[in-house]
Amino acid sequence: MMDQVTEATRDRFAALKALVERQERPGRWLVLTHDNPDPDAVASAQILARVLRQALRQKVTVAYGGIIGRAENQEMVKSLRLPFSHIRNLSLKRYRHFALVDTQPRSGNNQLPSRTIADVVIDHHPLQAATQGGPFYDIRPKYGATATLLAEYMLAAGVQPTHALATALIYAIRSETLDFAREHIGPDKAIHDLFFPLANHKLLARIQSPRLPLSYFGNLHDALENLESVDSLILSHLGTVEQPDIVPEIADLLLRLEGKTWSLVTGYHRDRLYLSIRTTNTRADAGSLMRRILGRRGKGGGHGMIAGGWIDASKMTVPAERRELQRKLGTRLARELKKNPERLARVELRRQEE
Ligand SMILES: [Mn+2]
Repeated sequence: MMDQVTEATRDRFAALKALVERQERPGRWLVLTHDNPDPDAVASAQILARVLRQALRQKVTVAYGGIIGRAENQEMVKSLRLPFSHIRNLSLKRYRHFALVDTQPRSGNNQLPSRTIADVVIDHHPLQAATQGGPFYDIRPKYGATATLLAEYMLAAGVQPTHALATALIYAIRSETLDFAREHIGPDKAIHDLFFPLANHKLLARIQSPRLPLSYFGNLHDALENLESVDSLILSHLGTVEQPDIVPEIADLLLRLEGKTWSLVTGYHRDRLYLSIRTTNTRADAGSLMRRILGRRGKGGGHGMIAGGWIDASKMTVPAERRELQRKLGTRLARELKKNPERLARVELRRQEE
């Protein structure tokens, strides 16, 4: 199994081991994912925790902020019995060391306090300036999933995965790469194939097609009623959603509409407007497009073909004002894609009766 580990990972694991071993004041670790964790974040955090515990003899808690939104992700945590605490139930004073996975310091999508230095950051999003101030980081945008990178650490550490972890890893890689359709898959396929025999296939199937709450169908209904399009761009603005992950989920779905190569979905949850951009264009840079659209009002980023972000809407209480913000963002994206925003028009799902 060791030959699946790249030299880079072997070196980085040795550096991580050295960092842990030279700790002057050992203490508990808190491994944090990004808020509203997706399968890649969940699997990455669980694998890092196992490496820290098994290979480096550390005490570790794994936590997240926001909510575990998608039914698939809830099923993943539940049926694989993954220990995963909400940060609001923890006292940060109890932790001496902090690790971030699938996210980076000050990216606006995790609960690491802004003055706390992360001891360890492992991610596949583009390197952020704040990350470089920490003692250990491993940022590899060539990886389709952060969990793939963590699986390499596990191999380098000589730690065996549990069946639950192998199952989590397989689901993370598949969902993050859309079954290898999205992004350059890099080493993801090799790790997927190596760990696939160890996964629990019955649980994997259950995670992939979970029961769905009625609210899911309600949001989907709203999205389909509010479709707008210009050329190859399709978009939809949702009102208030029960959980923010429905926004990227619908953006993925809309991208499957024939003739469309870009999708944008927005929706309000609590004090924020969430946005997701998707494209089928393999040479696109959706992440920087997202940052241009958000300007200084929001936070966001992504990879080549997917991007997410949010804007603080706590001061926007009037519904008309909230809708106007959504409309503006749609216009801005159309313009960035060199499409005439004045030609953005409603999409009717049924042909008009004669
Ligand atoms: Mn990821």
